[in-house]
Amino acid sequence: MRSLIYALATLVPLVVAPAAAQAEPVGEPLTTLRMAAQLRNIPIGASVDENALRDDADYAAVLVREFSVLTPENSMKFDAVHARPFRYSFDAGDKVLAFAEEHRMEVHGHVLVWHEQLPNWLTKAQWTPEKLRTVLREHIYRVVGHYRGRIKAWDVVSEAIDDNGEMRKTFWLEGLGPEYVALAFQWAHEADPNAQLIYNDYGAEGGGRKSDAIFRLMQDLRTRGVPVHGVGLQAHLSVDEVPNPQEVRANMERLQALGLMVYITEMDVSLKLPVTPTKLDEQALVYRDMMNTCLSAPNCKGFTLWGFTDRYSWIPEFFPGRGAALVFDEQMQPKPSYRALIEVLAGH
Ligand code: 9MR
Repeated sequence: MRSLIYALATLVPLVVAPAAAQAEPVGEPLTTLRMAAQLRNIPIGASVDENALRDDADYAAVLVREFSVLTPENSMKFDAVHARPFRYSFDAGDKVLAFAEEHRMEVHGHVLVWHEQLPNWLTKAQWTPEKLRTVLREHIYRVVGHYRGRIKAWDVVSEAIDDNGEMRKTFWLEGLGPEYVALAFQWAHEADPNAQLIYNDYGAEGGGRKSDAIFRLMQDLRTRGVPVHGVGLQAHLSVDEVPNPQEVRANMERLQALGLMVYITEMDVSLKLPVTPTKLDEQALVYRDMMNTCLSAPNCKGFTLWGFTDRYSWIPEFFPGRGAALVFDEQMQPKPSYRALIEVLAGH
């Protein structure tokens, strides 16, 4: 760690060390992702596993040091806050928000309308379209209302488009028809007129059928005056399949032409285990390119990782044999991808 810190200190003289520290170096970082990102005016975020936040002191310390935005990984999802009809529980989400506020961080709300992590009372019942509309409207009003004024940006709808560019066949589409997307944005806006409202999806960072379909959906919503303000590019990437940075940049530009912000909302870059130095260097390039692209796009307003340490990540469970997708390793040591992000932020 120390050698990294001093390498960074020579490379990135962002913070002037006091004379005493120069005379006798100590182990405090002279720059961090959070400091470097602040100088570039780009919020830098990580998703938060609320159990790790409670139980792992290293985890909390690195979060505070390195990030300025937190996305609750699971604690604001439908099944977490609304596990029973008409009963809401905001305890877990409130804890993340309190932690963030204590450390002068923002919270990115995640997620109001998604097809996963829905409770059985909702998905196993028979609903008329009218009744289901009432349920979803009340859910959005209650959740956004609870955090009104304290959460400035919400993922309102996630993953409504499938990999072929069609509307994804979900519980929401079946119950409400395609209009559920516009309705969700309208209700979220009514619940907090100042919140930035985001459509969030994966596999649509660059060009292609899915990204084109999302663009058309956004175009339609904007033309109709539906209050959508940004697109979240999740950026769940793999070292073996990387989007072309020029295409990502072009996608950001066409969304800007619709008056939309873009956010990198869930970035990780998985690799096939075992880890090797070469794979870590390849991974660092993917992070570097994405940060560079975001910094070069005037409408790219945030850069969030899905986790930050390989100690806690969804990848090994969902893709056995893959992992090591984040910028700190399991020992909480920075990886080449961490250094790459700092270098890009410092203009190197
Ligand atoms: O990281 C989340 C994991 O802990 C959950 O088990 C999983 C449930 O499907 O959701 C993961 O987060 C997802 C996010 O909410 C939406 N985009 C894809 C993310 C990775 O699956």
